Amino acid sequence: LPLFERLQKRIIDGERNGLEEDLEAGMQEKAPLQIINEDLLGGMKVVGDLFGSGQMQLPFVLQSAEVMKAAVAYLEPHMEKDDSGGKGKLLLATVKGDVHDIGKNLVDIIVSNNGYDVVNIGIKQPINAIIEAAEEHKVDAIGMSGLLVKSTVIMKDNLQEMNSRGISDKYPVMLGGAALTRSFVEQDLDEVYEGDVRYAKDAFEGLHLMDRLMA
Ligand code: B1M
Repeated sequence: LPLFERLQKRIIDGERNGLEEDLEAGMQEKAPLQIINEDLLGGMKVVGDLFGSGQMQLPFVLQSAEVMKAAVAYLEPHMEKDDSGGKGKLLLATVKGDVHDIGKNLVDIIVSNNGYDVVNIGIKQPINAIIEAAEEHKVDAIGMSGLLVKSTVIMKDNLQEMNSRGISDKYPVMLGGAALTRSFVEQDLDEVYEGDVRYAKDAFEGLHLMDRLMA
């Protein structure tokens, strides 16, 4: 197989052997972020489709996710960056009950490589932990990720909790993850949240939202 097809197939097959060599060769032709966007994410999409249609079992999905994470970790130090920080601070968490973190961690990489400080508190984070960390680190915005349909309900509850604690004016919220839609966030959830709530389709839109917020 040609190099970039092989890289994509590595994600689909969860095949790590030789991954670094292929990534190294790939970087001779493309920027690391381009490899992630054009090749690796396509592989994860196939995995999602195979899993969703019952053609792939969970342990194999996990292997694919691990190869994806290893690939991103390998590429990350090679990315162009302005990691000076100081443009603003974003808290990132995957919401309660949800373990998916590849997308959230991509947001972390893109946003922190573009001059922001990111406090990434990980997966399965209840709203209490999110608010505590936001207060402790004095962040400018809160980002929540979730890929399960039930996470969209949790996000709504979280926004309501922030309203009732009287902190919605203080924290603009950015939501992302495959189960969300723009209209759900920017119409339905916008009616719920007393502060500003926005949808980010991908990590770059997350960065643009931060740029707009901090302008
Ligand atoms: Co899960 N899983 N999974 N899974 N998994 C999905 C989400 C699913 C759609 C698969 C499917 O059925 N086709 C399905 C959800 C169905 C639903 O809710 N309706 C599903 C399921 C069912 C499950 C389990 C329940 C399976 C089970 O146990 N029976 C279980 C859930 C466990 C739990 O959370 N409690 C489970 C577990 C897992 C693994 C552990 C095996 C693994 C996760 C590993 C990990 O993340 N560390 C996994 C994976 C890999 C997937 C799929 C295949 C791929 C997800 C992914 O990483 N995509 C996924 C299929 C799919 O999404 N279509 C699936 C790549 C990633 C870069 O995309 O996260 O969407 P994504 O991020 C994007 C944007 O959404 C956005 O930016 C990124 C791109 O730049 N974005 C943000 C994301 N977060 C953002 C936050 C922002 C801004 C942008 O600001 C804050």
